[in-house]
Amino acid sequence: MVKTDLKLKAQVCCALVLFLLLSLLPAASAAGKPGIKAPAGMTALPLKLPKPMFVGTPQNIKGVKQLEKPLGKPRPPFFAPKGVKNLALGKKISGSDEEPIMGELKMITDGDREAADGSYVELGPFTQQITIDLEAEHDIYAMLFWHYHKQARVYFDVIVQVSNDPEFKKSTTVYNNDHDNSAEQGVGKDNHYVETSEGRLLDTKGVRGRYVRLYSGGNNASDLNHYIEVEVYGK
Ligand SMILES: [Ca+2]
Ligand SMILES: [Ca+2]
Repeated sequence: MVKTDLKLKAQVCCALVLFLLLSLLPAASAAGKPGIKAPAGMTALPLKLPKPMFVGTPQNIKGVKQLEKPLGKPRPPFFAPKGVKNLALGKKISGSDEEPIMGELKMITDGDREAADGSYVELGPFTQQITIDLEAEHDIYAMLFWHYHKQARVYFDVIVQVSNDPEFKKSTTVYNNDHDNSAEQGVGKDNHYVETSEGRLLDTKGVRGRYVRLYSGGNNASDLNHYIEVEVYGK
């Protein structure tokens, strides 16, 4: 009698565990995989990622405060209103260093996202900015950019602003990890992060503007600044 009871209990237990697992599975896979349903009127950004140049968690970054932990898995899809596209592609760029050490500013919007030599622009040391002219005011839902991803690096004073004024006298800051205001754009609270082939994706929540400005102030390996590509998704 006792034996049968135990067996029955074990069976019920197994069924319960199985039921729980099955009910959890769809939620778990939906969170991180493409193919999950977009909300009405929205679509996943059709991001094209470059070849990764390193894998795993980088160990060579030390002493960087407020450094974001890598996700450890591919980034989930980003949903934006249908019709959104990369408005920055082929657009004109100006900046604080118009004669880069390596490459040309126009390479930042040429659609090449690869990490190899010849695909990145090297700007001078310390605080530098680049400004992209989208040629008209747009609703901007996301930005994706790569400073460098040939090796794991952290860039400092990453500040991203959107404005309708080419002088940026009035602007909206959508990212700022300059915690000590050394770039003099205000103290930021956003995280430091490690550059990877996935790039940095910002949710810009439909901010309106014509010009996009990105600051940086060197990186953990040198005082120099780099860009591979900047994409601005809007309509
Ligand atoms: Ca490029
Ligand atoms: Ca700083």
